Amino acid sequence: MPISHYPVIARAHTNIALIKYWGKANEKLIIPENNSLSMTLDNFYTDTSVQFSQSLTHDELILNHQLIDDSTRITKFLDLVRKRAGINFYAKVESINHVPTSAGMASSASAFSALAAASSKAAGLNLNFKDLSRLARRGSGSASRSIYGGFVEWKKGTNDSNSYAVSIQEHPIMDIRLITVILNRSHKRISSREGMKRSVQTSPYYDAWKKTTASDLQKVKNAISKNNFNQLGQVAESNAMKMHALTLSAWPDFMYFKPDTIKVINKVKSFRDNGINCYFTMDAGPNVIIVCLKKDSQFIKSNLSKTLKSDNIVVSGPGEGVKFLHK
Ligand code: 2P0
Repeated sequence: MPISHYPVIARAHTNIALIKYWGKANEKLIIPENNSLSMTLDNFYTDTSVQFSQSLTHDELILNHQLIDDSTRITKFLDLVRKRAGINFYAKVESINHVPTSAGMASSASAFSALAAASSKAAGLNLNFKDLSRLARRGSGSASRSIYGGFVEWKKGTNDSNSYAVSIQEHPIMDIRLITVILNRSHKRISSREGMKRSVQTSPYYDAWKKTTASDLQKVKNAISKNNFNQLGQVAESNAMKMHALTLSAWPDFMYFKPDTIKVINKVKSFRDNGINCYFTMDAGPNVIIVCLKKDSQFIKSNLSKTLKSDNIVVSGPGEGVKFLHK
């Protein structure tokens, strides 16, 4: 295919890992230490438009309608696409993050997934899902999973060719909902990239993490195929806490929990004590993601709304994989 003479637009949704990716075996190629498993969310997504053009003198990035001065990470990513397509034109990239509130949610998964799809097509490449996942991975590991909808597994592999995500169940049978409880929107924290590196290098528990995660993954896949919500929730909660134990046991130690994080965790446990089946997971930040069934999601949201702004409590169902949009 020749390069596109009009902007190519792609939409990708973000995902939340139930079995976490936390550590790289190869930092340059972003090959993870363990397989991970996520659910793509319907409520959070990124739309990205890309056009390569002979008339540009550098890559231009416009994010949420604002011109970004430092687009080094995007340029590095586009270099991979240019190399593969055999072109040397720069690109104009326009990206909009659709999140219900202004900030606070990690968007690199949806961002690099949308960028992989839009830029490869704009450069004249016609990549299949496997190759799109491999390409998205080079931007951000978790982006490899956002190529697909529903439940997705990222197979760690050993090299650039065999590390990519696959669909586990595109349209989940389980009536699962993930409730994102947004507690803090500040960006002053240790990035996932730095945090996982420090955990691999210094946590004495890192080997135990790899072992236990392999068995957690099997249990979650089993729970998905048997539509066993409680098993899925229990293993996801335990896996998230084991990931956070790596941050506490690293040196210098660090912690993504804030006081409000603990309050929400305790709230989830008290819901459970009162017979509501719900669990929690957390990423590299203070927000809590509650794992529950659709039938309980409105009760949980309205109960939390007594003490938190309801704008900051977002119920998501399974979302779809990456797709192209036409103006
Ligand atoms: C995950 N996280 O599986 C884990 C759990 C955060 C906590 O993937 O360095 O932005 O770009 O590959 O993908 C966030 O890390 O890291 C992440 P890079 P990424 O969702």
